[in-house]
Amino acid sequence: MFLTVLMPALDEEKSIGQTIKNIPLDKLRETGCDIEILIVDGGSTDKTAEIAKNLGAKVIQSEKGYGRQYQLGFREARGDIIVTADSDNSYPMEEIPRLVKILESQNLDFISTNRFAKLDKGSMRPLNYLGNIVLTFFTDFLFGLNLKDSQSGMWVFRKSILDKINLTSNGMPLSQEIKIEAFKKLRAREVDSSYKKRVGEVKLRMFKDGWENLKHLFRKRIRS
Ligand SMILES: Nc1nc2c(ncn2[C@@H]2O[C@H](COP(=O)(O)OP(=O)(O)OP(=O)(O)O)[C@@H](O)[C@H]2O)c(=O)[nH]1
Ligand SMILES: [Mg+2]
Repeated sequence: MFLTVLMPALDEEKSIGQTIKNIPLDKLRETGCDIEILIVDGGSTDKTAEIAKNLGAKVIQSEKGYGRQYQLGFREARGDIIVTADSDNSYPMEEIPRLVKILESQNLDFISTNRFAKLDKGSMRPLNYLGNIVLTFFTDFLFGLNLKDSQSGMWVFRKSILDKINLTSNGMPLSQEIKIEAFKKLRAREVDSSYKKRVGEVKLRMFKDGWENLKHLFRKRIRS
């Protein structure tokens, strides 16, 4: 099995090193996995790319934009299975082996993680928390889903599904878009997981990104 750990990064020099070091490479290799760490850099002006390369990651440059960076990363990833996360040390890298095992043993196409199952104190600011609840409510309501966390950035999926789903978003809505597509069209499951306080500066523009995500949900519903 070939696994790509794929992360977008924008000026994450304070956190990207620890994030990469937390990937349990030895444990994954013991289970017969080959691993590639792929960072899609959206034009960082700090040492993000240098730090990632020194830790053995492959770094590719992209135009800025969470969705744009992911779409490039999906094309470049060589793994049969792709695991995603932020490069801010907030997602539990130690859970990758367990999540891959669930994907395989339950013969799933796509897993999204539910951070609310074990949210560390202070990991999500109150307004972000509220925004998440509202966006998840509308995601479920408009698309007939039962997600608990529509904005989680940690997914585990087979690369082959990318031919079967339609991704158009260049920005933050990509996170909800990939879930809506996967849960509507494929064998997908949400698995309880955890979330820690990020290291380094927040990149999310809460009101602007929240509003964009909400508009994206209604537009997608009208068009589909
Ligand atoms: N928001 C944002 N993040 C980007 C962009 N390009 C790359 N990223 C990376 O995408 C990830 C998500 O951004 P975050 O600021 O962590 O957003 P978030 O996880 O929703 O918010 P936090 O809970 O504050 O971490 C991080 O690893 C960023 O470095 C971009 O244009 N906007
Ligand atoms: Mg983050």
